Amino acid sequence: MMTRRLILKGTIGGLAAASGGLAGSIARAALPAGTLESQTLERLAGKQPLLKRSYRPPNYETPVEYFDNVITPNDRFFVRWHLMQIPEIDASEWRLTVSGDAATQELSLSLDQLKHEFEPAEVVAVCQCSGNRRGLSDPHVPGVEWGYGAMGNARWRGVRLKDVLARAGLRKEAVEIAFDGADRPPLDATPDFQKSLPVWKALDENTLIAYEMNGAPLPHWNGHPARIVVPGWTATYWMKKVISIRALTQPLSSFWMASAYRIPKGKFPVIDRFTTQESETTTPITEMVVNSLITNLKDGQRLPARAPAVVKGLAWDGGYGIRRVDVSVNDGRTWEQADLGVDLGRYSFRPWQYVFTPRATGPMTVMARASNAQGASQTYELIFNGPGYHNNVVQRVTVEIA
Ligand SMILES: Nc1nc2c(c(=O)[nH]1)N[C@H]1C(S)=C(S)[C@@H](COP(=O)(O)O)O[C@H]1N2
Ligand SMILES: [Mo]
Repeated sequence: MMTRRLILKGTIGGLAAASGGLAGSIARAALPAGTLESQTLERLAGKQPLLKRSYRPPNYETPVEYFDNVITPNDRFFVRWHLMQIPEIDASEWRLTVSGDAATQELSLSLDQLKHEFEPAEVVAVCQCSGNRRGLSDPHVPGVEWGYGAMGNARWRGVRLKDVLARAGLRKEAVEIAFDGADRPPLDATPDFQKSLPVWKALDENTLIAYEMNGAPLPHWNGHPARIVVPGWTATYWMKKVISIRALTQPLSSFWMASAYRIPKGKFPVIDRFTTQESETTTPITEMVVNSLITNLKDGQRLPARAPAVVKGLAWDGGYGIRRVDVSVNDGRTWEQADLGVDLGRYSFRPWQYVFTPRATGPMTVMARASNAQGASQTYELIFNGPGYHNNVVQRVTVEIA
């Protein structure tokens, strides 16, 4: 349970003394005027200071400064919850129930059983909220006003969901696999957070029930003791503190499937479809769109003229693999290919960098644009949608050459 005792509060100014450079650089990294109301840094128990978007339920994003590493450390990983009651779970008491009308038998698994009775599996994968960058939407849309940091990349270790479903016995009539976590709404005001996946995605060998993140047990805020990991797909399906998995012969009818996390059909260049949940006009969000982030430059930052400068960042997509990243240092007039860094697999962040020597002094607008193995790329104009999903507008950072 989250109590005030678990939180150390501080504004950017207040924290400057405590954490020096970071707080100062966040103040400079302010997002475009009016997009976000607060830039408050707050420390949840076990976490470094993160940008608070809301306290009840806890929604905290990762400052851009922390993305200097291709793996996002657990104590810097963003936190997103829909419901306010988030129990601290004792791993030895946790049980995962596997049931449903499309399962031939019901299972109740302990964490020890999960760890010792199934083959372990690992994947490095980006966990990104569907609404990452919603706060940059113009016109504004309601929802958590995220900046750039509602995402992270981790090495997830656990067991394959398909192995656990096989143990329960999946009937051929199964159409969806449904998930529920231990978190609950306070009264009954908000519907319980329940999600489902199409059977084919649940059976993908990369879809895991993970109990480790970057070699450590999952932090409480990120789903201790176990969560679903759905590489390539937005984080809404990555059920945290999962306690129930059901194999269903009918599509799950839940508020969070029917009324949230849906996008207009045909508006985004996505390939994966979730047909059992489609309506005439909308479809559930599925895989992430191609995207990139410049991680080492901020608006207004000064760079010396006639000295080599570097633009660094990350690129990712829905699991097809980043093929190239192009960088422009003249507001999009010409583009040069960046060097791609370490490849931790097609679901991971891909680091990149571009080195150049600025000649003329004055403002310089830097942009980065990633493309994937499908030839898909980022957009220049926002594909506007009411919930503010899939924002992969090419970023523009204006530095000052002096
Ligand atoms: N049990 C539970 N799991 C959940 C959610 C939730 O509210 N409850 N939110 C989902 C959404 S929308 C996101 S973006 C991710 C956030 O994962 P993180 O908090 O580990 O960053 O968790 C997902 N899993
Ligand atoms: Mo999300």
